[in-house]
Amino acid sequence: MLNKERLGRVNRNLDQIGLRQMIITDPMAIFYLTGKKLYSGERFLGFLVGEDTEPVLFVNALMRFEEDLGVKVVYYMDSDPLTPILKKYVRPEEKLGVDKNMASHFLLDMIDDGVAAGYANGSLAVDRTRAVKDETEKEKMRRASRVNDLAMAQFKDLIHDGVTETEVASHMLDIYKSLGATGYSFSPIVAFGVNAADPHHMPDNTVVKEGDIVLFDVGCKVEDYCSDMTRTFFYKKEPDEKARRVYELVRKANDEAERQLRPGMKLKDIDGIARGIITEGGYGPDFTHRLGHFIGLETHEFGDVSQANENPAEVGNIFSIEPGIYNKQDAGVRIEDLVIVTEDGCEVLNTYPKDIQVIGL
Ligand SMILES: [Mn+2]
Repeated sequence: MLNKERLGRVNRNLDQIGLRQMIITDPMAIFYLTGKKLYSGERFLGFLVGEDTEPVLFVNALMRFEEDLGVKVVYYMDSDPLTPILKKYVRPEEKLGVDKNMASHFLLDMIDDGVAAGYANGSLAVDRTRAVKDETEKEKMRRASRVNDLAMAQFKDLIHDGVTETEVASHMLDIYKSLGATGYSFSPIVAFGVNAADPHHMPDNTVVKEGDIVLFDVGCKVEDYCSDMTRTFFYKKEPDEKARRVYELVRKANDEAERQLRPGMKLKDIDGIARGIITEGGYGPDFTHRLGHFIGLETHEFGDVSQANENPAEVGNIFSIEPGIYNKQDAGVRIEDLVIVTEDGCEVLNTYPKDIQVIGL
């Protein structure tokens, strides 16, 4: 069903960037607004929106559906040329916002056939809307992270002598499903030993050994919303002095960023809190990525917590806080939580403990 509140926000955000009409083609954005999952493949799927614009959904007849979404649906056949159909609804004297993900051949046809007076990337309006989660979304994000917390407790118990990263990963989907998730939000990272010093290591046939670091960066989907959390454990042995120091630095960077975060703060300054701690500890060059990314229906959404982002954190933003140190000699450690920005700080969605934990004992 059309979510009028979300559409209203998209239209207001469009207006702010000087657009009164836009065709959204990203299927996830269309799902966000209409509650309907439509997979268009190479065919055109579009949702015309804007202030003073009657919303119209353009769908290939192949994907015909019965339910009433509360919006006008225009079906077309594979044999129908697209632009004459769009011309019936798009105001030709006005500029048209187009989706950053729209295939360029559709846009080129629109330009050739004079569908609108001009074209501009309108996706910022949708992205800004999606970056501020409403209460329904927050609740689903909480549930997804709760499942992730429960799953982490089971994942660490999969580690035993002789097991490989791939074997551990092969059990994860079943665990998620048994806890009520529908699937992964991204392919899980399981990294033993020095592999933890590669931030995007993919599970391979590495066998765990005593004294190894065991890093899990994992997430699932619950009611279409994504979770994402990282914890780093030590297998059968307390970390040595260097690894302990690396761990405590990352832990402090994570804790302090979450503790000091306030709405209105520039996102780059939140990154700066964590980066400052790691840099002061002497590992600045080993923190090789941004502090976090926005998340919701997709694991990586528009918006990030990086040194380059001048935008302020807004109440309702949900993003990750995931500092890491990747040092092949000393240790590879990342600790990641998701947070919701609130009026007076943030709500941390992950409750799985962050103290140094020796597993496999
Ligand atoms: Mn993440």
